[in-house]
Amino acid sequence: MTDVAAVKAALKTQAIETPSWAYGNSGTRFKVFTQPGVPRSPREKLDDAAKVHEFTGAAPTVALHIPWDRVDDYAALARYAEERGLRLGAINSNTFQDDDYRLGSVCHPDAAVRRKAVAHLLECVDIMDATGSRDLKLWFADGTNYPGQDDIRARQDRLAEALATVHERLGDDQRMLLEYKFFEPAFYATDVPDWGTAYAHCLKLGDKARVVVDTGHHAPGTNIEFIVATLLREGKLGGFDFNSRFYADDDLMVGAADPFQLFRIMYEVVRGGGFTPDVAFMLDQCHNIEAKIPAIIRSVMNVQEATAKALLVDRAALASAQAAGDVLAANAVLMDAYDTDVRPLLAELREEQGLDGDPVAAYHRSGWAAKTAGERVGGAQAGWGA
Ligand code: LRH
Ligand code: MN
Ligand code: MN
Repeated sequence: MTDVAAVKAALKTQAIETPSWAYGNSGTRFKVFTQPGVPRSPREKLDDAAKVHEFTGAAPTVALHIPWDRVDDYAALARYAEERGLRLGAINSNTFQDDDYRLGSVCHPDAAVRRKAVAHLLECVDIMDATGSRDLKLWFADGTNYPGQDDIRARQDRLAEALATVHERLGDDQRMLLEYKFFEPAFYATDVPDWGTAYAHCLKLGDKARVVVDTGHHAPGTNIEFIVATLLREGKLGGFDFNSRFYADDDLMVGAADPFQLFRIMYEVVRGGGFTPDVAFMLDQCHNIEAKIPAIIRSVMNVQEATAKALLVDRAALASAQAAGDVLAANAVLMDAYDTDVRPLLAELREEQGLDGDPVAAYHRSGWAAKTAGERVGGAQAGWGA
């Protein structure tokens, strides 16, 4: 038997970070579809994020991406967020959109380009100081397209050197989260292609370096929950970039393509003691054809639903079935939790918090979409696409 009150209490502590870029116009390399009412500035992105938090009560922080969210005064931006009941979350660096980075950034063969990339990463830490952000999220587009193009080992050495410089600069309460991705934009060899490479670097760097698991960054069929279990066991799981994929790095709404996978991941988080603020639950998504704010609300709800199911797993029953070697009983315990309709429990929980049980409906009733469509002309692009 699981204690439903304890499950609810745990769910009330869950915070899901939304990414500033999810609020802007986005698309593929074929077309960016613009939408009415899309934010024109980082402040307007925060206004939208405040709506997601207002209706879910579960999205109190917003990740920034530099330079997409470049402002003159980051402390002022942090105050603006606070006035709306938000805090600024992870700072995401960008070492992939300058011409200089054609052959890479921190792994580039030219030391001058590497210095430029490291200077950007250090600037991101300065921004964290101003915003009060804990995490620096690093994703490198570095890699090679052709065998022989560059020395794979030398590139690892350059990466290690850059990461060490950044790690050294971090304050006592700051962390760096290293993201891996198995391909794209490089197609022959990616410099941080998998959790093992990210883990090896983080292990050498020290305690402030952790691995971040972007759920869209794996080959089809990869057992992501195994990676999660392993990283948690080693104390090296920094957090998640949640999204879902049918093919590759699709950045679709988390829990849309494979809610069962999301449940399995969340179960390993709960099982491994990762349901703490040490593990950041972040979204890394873009909403190309669907309305953005309701899609982000939906995504937050999808994470909550998967978490609720993971918390509902009868772990005592599971452990005894496992100890008895009862394969079918053990599987049934897990499936019982997954098959539970947790929507009434979550609606009840929201009502206990003074929220509407149905955040998407409440958002639609709020009139925010019509208001912003009338007021905002010429919404900003998220940073992706043509
Ligand atoms: C590229 C990527 C990565 C980063 C984000 C900013 O793959 O999606 O996941 O976190 O851009
Ligand atoms: Mn990501
Ligand atoms: Mn990605």
